[in-house]
Amino acid sequence: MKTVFNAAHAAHAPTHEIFRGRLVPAFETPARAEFLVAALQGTTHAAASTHDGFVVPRDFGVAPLARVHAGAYLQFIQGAWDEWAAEAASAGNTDPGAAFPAVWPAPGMRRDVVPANFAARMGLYSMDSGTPLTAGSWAAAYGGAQATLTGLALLREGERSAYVLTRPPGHHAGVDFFGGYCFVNNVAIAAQAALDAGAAKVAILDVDYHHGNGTQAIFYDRADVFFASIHGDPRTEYPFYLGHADERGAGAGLGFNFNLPLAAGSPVSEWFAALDTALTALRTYGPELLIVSLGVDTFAGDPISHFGLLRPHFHELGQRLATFGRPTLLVQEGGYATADVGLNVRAVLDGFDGLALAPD
Ligand code: OKP
Ligand code: ZN
Repeated sequence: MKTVFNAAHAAHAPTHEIFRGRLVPAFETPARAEFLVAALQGTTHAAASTHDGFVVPRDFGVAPLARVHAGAYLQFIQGAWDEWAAEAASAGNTDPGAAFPAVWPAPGMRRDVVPANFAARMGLYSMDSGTPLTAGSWAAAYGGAQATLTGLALLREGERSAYVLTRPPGHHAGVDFFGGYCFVNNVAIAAQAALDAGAAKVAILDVDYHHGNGTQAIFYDRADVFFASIHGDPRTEYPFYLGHADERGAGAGLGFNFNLPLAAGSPVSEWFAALDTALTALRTYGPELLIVSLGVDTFAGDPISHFGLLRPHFHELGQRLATFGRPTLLVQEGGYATADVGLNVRAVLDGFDGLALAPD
């Protein structure tokens, strides 16, 4: 299948994140995308006529992002690094590290008055301190949304499937907040764009280890997008505060949200049983389009996750997604066993395309 490559990913190059009271090497790094490029180059998934076989993203502008995200949030994220750098410079630091939020409006505090203070706005527009905001965060995230919209355009033009090679991920980003390494919600933007182009029903299947809280929340009260997710139980796993089985949607959206949380350490057989359950529900829904939040942090070797999928399981995942039989947009989310991310994704794409599992 064709791969759309967000080359702007490299602009977002966090070096560190906060973990257990210390700055540790960042998990979500440009190297992830470099391994993806290396694994797909020279394969049938990199057979387009430009950019080493990868499709170059078109530019659809900011309007499709604003169909999902609040304007004030997009403006903040766009200008946040410059504000941070200017503030640091006025304090005599001309080479600041990444910006991290450190203060949030707890329930009962005001969200309706946007603070002038930069740190206060970082908290207003974020969900965690685990997401470094760097000089290139906006450029990379914007490029990711454009790459995803380009993948959607390929489907409209007759492709059966497309893969979007991008980072940072997107599924934790909500209407007006960043977090979980995510700044803009690529799959939500694509789903909304598909509806705006005339689709009546879109399915999003999130197979990343972490619940896609942003995607769920964006479509929670709507029937035109069915969100199904298989993920580590939020009682113990990030993002903790959403992703439980009793979240079935609200109002017109009741019945169109389906969470399949599994205990950390669950066997692979349970994961595939959940996949079948999710696909059955999505088939009943009858969408014109399937969008997959393709995290491969379900891999046994992932450093921050606790499922046990191996290379052949990713191949099997691709096969099962293909049998769904709808135009399918696969969008990269997590996967932090950096050297294995590319091969795991290649296994999914090969499985989808009916190709044999390639040797490592
Ligand atoms: C993003 B995606 C590990 C902390 C984990 C957040 C994880 C975000 C995962 N030191 N922090 O869903 O893969
Ligand atoms: Zn994840």
